[in-house]
Amino acid sequence: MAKDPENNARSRALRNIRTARARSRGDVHEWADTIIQGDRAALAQAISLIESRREADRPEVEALLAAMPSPAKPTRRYGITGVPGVGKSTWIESAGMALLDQGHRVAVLAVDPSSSRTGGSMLGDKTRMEVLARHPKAFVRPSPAGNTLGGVARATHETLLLCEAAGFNRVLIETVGVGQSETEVRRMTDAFILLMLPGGGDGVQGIKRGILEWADVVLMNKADGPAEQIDLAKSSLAAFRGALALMQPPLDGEPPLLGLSSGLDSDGVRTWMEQIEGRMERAASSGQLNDRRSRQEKAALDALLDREILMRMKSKPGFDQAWKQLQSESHRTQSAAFDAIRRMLDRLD
Ligand SMILES: Nc1nc2c(ncn2[C@@H]2O[C@H](COP(=O)(O)OP(=O)(O)O)[C@@H](O)[C@H]2O)c(=O)[nH]1
Ligand SMILES: [Mg+2]
Repeated sequence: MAKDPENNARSRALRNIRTARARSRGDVHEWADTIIQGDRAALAQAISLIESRREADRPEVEALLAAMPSPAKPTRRYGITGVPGVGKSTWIESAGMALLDQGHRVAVLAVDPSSSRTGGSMLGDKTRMEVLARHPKAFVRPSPAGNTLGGVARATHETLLLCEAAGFNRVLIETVGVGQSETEVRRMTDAFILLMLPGGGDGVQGIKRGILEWADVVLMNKADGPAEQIDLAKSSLAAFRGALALMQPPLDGEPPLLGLSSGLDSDGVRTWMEQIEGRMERAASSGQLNDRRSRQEKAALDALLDREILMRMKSKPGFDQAWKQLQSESHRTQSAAFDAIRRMLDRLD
């Protein structure tokens, strides 16, 4: 039977009502159930709650996450990084389609700290991933607005777990290649893919940052179009390879996969994805993947602990008042400011 849009809208509406009822009854198990059955609206609602800044939303989030089952199939978590414009979203769309063709379910999350300022740069990305975003077995989620409780890392990690529990056994996380967010995404993924611009000069930067310790795959992207562009990509890659050869190989696992790529060439990206998946298979049998997952869990625990300590301190009776008082005073020197904060926290204890 052909798809009946009205019927679809109707069943969507019914599921929405079911989720809303489940929530109002505080029945997180039923809510979890609708998510597992593939209700995207329920999943999106849960992610919004994860991203909430309200402390009052926490108990519901924690109960929902606790009600979700462990993933039925083995999962893989991939981080994709590189400067804005290098082609991450385009590459992810091709990689996502390749994974879907292999029978996986694919979730794409984005961590872009700039998007809270620009009002959501992922809007552009979403239209670029439009094939993936429309696919029934894929789920594309824009960046959390900055400033979520306990930071973007906590929200992204919980969203990752939720997507896996909802049956997405491949999760791709796009992150801009700068600073804190990149480090945080690295700590929650099994393999990290760096896209570079030919002639961009970021090869040297990458080497400075100890690339071998964290990049599993390094691709000179946009190796397509006119012959000069392809030649430039080849020479950039050769320079990069030469520089890498002078460095110590990584202590655990294989040295990074290195090569040319184009997000516009879906067969090329498919081949890269096959190689990456093959590498993950080997990491799974050697126990290396297990080690990585344990490290991911420790990092996540760390972030949760920080959040909990922060919240406990800030929710102590008298905190708000003491804080306002402290802000209204003048602290002439930095050391006076340190002292004032310490005294305030001591008084609250
Ligand atoms: N020639 C070429 N252009 C690309 C490629 N990948 C992306 N682009 C273009 O580069 C621009 C930025 O791509 P996007 O995927 O949004 O980059 P992101 O900011 O890293 O996510 C867009 O105009 C794309 O169409 C590629 O492999 N080759
Ligand atoms: Mg992008």
